[in-house]
This record gives sequence, C-alpha cells and structure tokens, in this order.
Amino acid sequence: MSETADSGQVEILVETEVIDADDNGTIDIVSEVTTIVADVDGDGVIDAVEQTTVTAYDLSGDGRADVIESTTITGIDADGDGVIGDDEITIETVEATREDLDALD
Ligand SMILES: [Ca+2]
Ligand SMILES: [Ca+2]
Ligand SMILES: [Ca+2]
Repeated sequence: MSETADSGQVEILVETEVIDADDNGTIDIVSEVTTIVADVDGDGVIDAVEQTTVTAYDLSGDGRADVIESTTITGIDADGDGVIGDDEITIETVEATREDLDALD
C-alpha cells in the first residue's frame, strides 16, 4: 500500500434497498448502490465519480435471484473544469440470468 495521506481523497458509499414487490413477505428485488467519489489530486474538487447499481430480481418467487443486473456509471472530469459533463460520462450494463448463475455451480 502506497497511500499518501494529504493528496487525494476517496469516499465510498453503499446503499441497500430491499423490495417486496407483491407484498407476500418474500423479498423480490434487492438493490445495492455503491457510489465512489474521488478527488484524485486533493484540490477539493471532485475528479471522478463511479456509481454501480446491482439489482437482483426473484421473478419466480422461490427466494432465489433469477436475474441480476449491474449498471456502472462512470464520470471523469477529463478536462479538469470541475464539472463532469455529459461527454465525460460512460454507462455500462451487465445482465446475468439464472442459467448463467447455475453454470457457476
Ligand atoms: Ca480534484
Ligand atoms: Ca427465483
Ligand atoms: Ca469536465
């Protein structure tokens, strides 16, 4: 680990949401949002933001996730103007279904 204490700051936030969509007491959707905010050069201005949302859906209601969707939004202030513009944002989505999950067994 080579971290310098006074240059650069990274903040990580994790939020989890649990949804019982049909109100039958069994959890149907689990959503976890991880937000990473980084001030790489330590000037107090945010240089990069990354937000990953992982959502697991139990479509069949058996308590096991059938579809897992992961979306990552990355914003990097490439031109250093302190604002993350539309052209500095990339979005990546990955989806896995039950067949993929079972293949890991
Ligand atoms: Ca900065
Ligand atoms: Ca299921
Ligand atoms: Ca910018």
